[in-house]
Amino acid sequence: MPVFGTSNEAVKKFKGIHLYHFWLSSCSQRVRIVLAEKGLDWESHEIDLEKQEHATEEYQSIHPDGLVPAMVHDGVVHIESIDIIDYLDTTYADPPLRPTEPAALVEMHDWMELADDAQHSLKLLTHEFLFRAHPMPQEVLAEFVVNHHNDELCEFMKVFASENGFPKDEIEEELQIHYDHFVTLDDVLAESEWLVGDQFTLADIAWVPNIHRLKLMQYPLERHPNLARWYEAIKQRPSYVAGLADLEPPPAAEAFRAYSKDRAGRGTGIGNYRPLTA
Ligand SMILES: N[C@@H](CCC(=O)N[C@@H](CS)C(=O)NCC(=O)O)C(=O)O
Repeated sequence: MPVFGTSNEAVKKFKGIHLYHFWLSSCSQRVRIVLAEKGLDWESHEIDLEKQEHATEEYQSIHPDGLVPAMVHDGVVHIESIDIIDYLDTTYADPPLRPTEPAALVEMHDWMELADDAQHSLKLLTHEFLFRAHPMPQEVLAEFVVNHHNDELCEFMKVFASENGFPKDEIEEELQIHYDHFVTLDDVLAESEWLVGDQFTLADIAWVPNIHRLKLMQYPLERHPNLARWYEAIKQRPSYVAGLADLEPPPAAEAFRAYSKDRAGRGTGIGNYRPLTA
């Protein structure tokens, strides 16, 4: 659903690009990186997920699922990060972030779809390996489920806030999914500089926030040397710095690192998991 017919009269009057986003949101990071690649001006509307700002009626009148990001362009609301970055690249063609050759274009869209499919898995791993240090208090959860209309998100939060958290087999399943994706990415990057040949495209931008997120969890990326080389190259791009790294508060990154290292020390870190197919 790339375009949402909002009932919010205020946003319908917006001119230019307005982005509702959160610094840590991988889906927001994708959009910000594309905006930076294109050198576009945009107005920031931060939706602090930690403060449950996505559960307000106001925000849910802008994004029907109460998720970030939502982009408003000249009064029209766009949702779904993959669709937003595709829209930005077709609307602002310079510099192009897509190949011209039809088969390569299909490949790029396949990669983007796969990154989108990995979202649920990334979310669960993030909550388990980064947020579990501070589980959601029951009174915050109770208010959240009353205010937020996204049933799937509310169910997810209930499990996260429960005493036992996510079942071990589910965590392992999601880790395996990520491991398998990383192996696929690594194989392709053994043969080419970027995911679609020698051009940096939306495919690379769709995936880089996921890799960054697992690095925050202290995932041993050296298991996938080509993917590690690709990630280091993207980190040098000004768009990565402006769209992702610069917005990451150093104390939060440090707290994530400390928690992940502590878990690793207790043998329950992300790197302690042994993938079945390794
Ligand atoms: N497929 C959607 C997924 C949007 C989504 O799940 N956003 C996350 C952040 S990346 C969110 O808003 N989560 C709310 C929460 O975790 O409470 C997209 O790509 O835009």
